[in-house]
Amino acid sequence: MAARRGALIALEGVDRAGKSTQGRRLVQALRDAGHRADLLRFPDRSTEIGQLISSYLGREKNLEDHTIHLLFSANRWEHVPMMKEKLHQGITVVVDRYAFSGVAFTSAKGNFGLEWCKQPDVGLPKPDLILFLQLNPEAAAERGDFGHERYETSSFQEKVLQSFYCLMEDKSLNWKTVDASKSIEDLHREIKSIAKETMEEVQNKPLGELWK
Ligand code: ADP
Ligand code: 2DT
Ligand code: MG
Repeated sequence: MAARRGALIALEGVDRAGKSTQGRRLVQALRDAGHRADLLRFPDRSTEIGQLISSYLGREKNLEDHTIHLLFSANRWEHVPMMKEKLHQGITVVVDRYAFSGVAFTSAKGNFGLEWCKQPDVGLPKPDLILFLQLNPEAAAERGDFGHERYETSSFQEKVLQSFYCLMEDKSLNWKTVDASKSIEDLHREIKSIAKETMEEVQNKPLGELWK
C-alpha cells in the first residue's frame, strides 16, 4: 500500500477574519498532536515574484491588472513541487489564502470574468478542504482599521466577498464555512476538529487537480 499522504487545507475569508491567526494555531496544534504539518501563506513575499507582488500591494509599484493576477498565480506555481513533495511525504500543508483569493480579488476589479481569472490556477494541487472564515463587516471593523495596502477598503472588500460566494457554489470543492466571530480558542477547536477529520478521510486518496 502506498504511504499515507498529508492533506491540503486552505484558509480563506475576508480581511481580519482570523486566517493567519488560525493557520498558525492549527499547524502548531497538529504538530503538538504528533502530526507533520507545515504552514504556507500566499502571497509568499519572500521569493523574487513575491517581492514584486509585495511592492505592488504596498503601492510602491504599479502593475497592469492582468500582469499582477498572473504573478499571484506564478507565486503559487513556484511552490507546487515543494507542496506535492510534502503532501506525498505525509505532511499536511495549511495554506493561508490560495487560488480563491486570487480569483476573488481580481474579479472584484469588475472587468474580469471568473473563468478568465481561474485559468492560470487550473491544475494546482486541489485543496482537500477550504475553510471559509465568515465575519460580518461590523465585526471585522472592531478588530482594527484597514492597513494601507492596495485593496484595503470596505467597498472593494464587499465585492471580494461576493466573488467568494460565487466560487463557493462549486460543489466539486469541499468548502466549509465557519463562524469567525467566535473566540480565537473556540474557532481553533472547531477548525482543528474539521482538519483532523479531513486528514483521516483523504490519507489514502489521490491528490486532486484544481478546477480540472
Ligand atoms: P486575517 O489573516 O484573516 O486578516 P488575522 O489572523 O491577521 O486575520 O487577525 C486580524 C486581527 O484580529 C488580529 O489583530 C487578531 O489578533 C484578531 N483576531 C483574530 N481572530 C480573532 C477572533 N476570533 N476574535 C477576535 N479577534 C481576533
Ligand atoms: P495578506 O498578505 O494580508 O494576506 O494580503 N491577493 C492574494 C490577491 O489579490 N491575489 C492572490 O492570489 C492572493 C493570494 C489579498 C495579501 C493581499 O493580496 C490579495 C490581500
Ligand atoms: Mg492574514
